[in-house]
Amino acid sequence: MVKLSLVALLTGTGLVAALPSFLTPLTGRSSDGSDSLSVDRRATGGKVTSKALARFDNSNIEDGMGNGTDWYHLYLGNGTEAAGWPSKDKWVSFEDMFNNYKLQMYVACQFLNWRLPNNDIAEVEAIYDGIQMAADASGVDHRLILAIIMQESHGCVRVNTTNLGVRNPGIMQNHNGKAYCNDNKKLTTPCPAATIHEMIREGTSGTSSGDGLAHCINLSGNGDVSDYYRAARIYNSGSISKTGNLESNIATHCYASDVANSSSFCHGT
Ligand SMILES: *[C@@H]1O[C@H](CO)[C@@H](O)[C@H](O)[C@H]1NC(C)=O
Ligand SMILES: *[C@@H]1O[C@H](CO)[C@@H](O)[C@H](O)[C@H]1NC(C)=O
Ligand SMILES: *[C@@H]1O[C@H](CO)[C@@H](O)[C@H](O)[C@H]1NC(C)=O
Ligand SMILES: *[C@@H]1O[C@H](CO)[C@@H](O)[C@H](O)[C@H]1NC(C)=O
Ligand SMILES: CC(=O)N[C@H]1CO[C@H](CO)[C@@H](O)[C@@H]1O
Repeated sequence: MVKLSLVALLTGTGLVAALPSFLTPLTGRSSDGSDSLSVDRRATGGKVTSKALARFDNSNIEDGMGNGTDWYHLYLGNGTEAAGWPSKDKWVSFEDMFNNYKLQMYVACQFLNWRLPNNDIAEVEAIYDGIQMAADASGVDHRLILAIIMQESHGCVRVNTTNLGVRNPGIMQNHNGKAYCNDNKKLTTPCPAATIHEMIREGTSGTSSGDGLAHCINLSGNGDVSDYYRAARIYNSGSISKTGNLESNIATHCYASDVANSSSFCHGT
């Protein structure tokens, strides 16, 4: 497991660009019930079934087009390359993506919720390790997991367990999972590494009451890169709009496109 050095932590990039995004509310998870794809909600240990998409070895962290960019592009449409979404070889590398997000992770809690203690170094290391373990176990590319973490909690391990009909604990705000370090102001500080790993495992491989990212990729079922973008949308809202357009019919329409352009959050279009 990689240790993040203090120097590396302090030289992470993206803070200035990142700060305004804290002013935007977290997406949370919602259900827009009129939509078409319904989600089977009973599985743990989920794995990506498409051979074209499954990636059970995520040890290469220099796996993308370099450093990414803070330039923001809102992708529209159904998530396919035909609709202009990036092919996987255009994704940023995990190493650069993690480094670029690191400073946000260190200040996420204070911005998320006034006075919540920020992540410490061990907690950020546990996020890194948890992503790598969950990725290898599920076949979900580590970059998608990281993007979802940043979307759901900005990486704050003490994000509240929310409940808008479904209980969503932990940094992936997963479906009624067991691991959390904040249950309506009952804080666990520091948040144990094993708990952080479990939060990520539950969000990626599912819980006994809800799907993880692996199931969402399977459910999308196109067998191409659009499954990642569609999975992000399914994970957040439980469905895809009948139009197939990932931006339609949801308050947080930027969600799926953020994963494709992973150095930035939605800046509110
Ligand atoms: C893939 O996801 C589908 C849809 O949720 C699920 O039925 C199936 O069990 C999953 N397969 C594996 C191997 O996890
Ligand atoms: C990545 O880009 C940022 C600016 O966005 C820059 O500060 C940083 O040095 C770059 N890192 C690498 C490894 O090129
Ligand atoms: C997705 O959208 C593109 C461009 O609009 C279209 O050519 C393609 O057929 C659509 N694919 C699916 C699977 O709907
Ligand atoms: C935490 O979430 C619960 C359930 O949604 C909510 O009732 C409570 O107000 C939240 N607490 C804080 C401090 O945000
Ligand atoms: C990090 C990342 O993927 N950035 C991309 C965002 O979208 C623009 C336009 O397609 C690309 O140029 C960036 O590389």
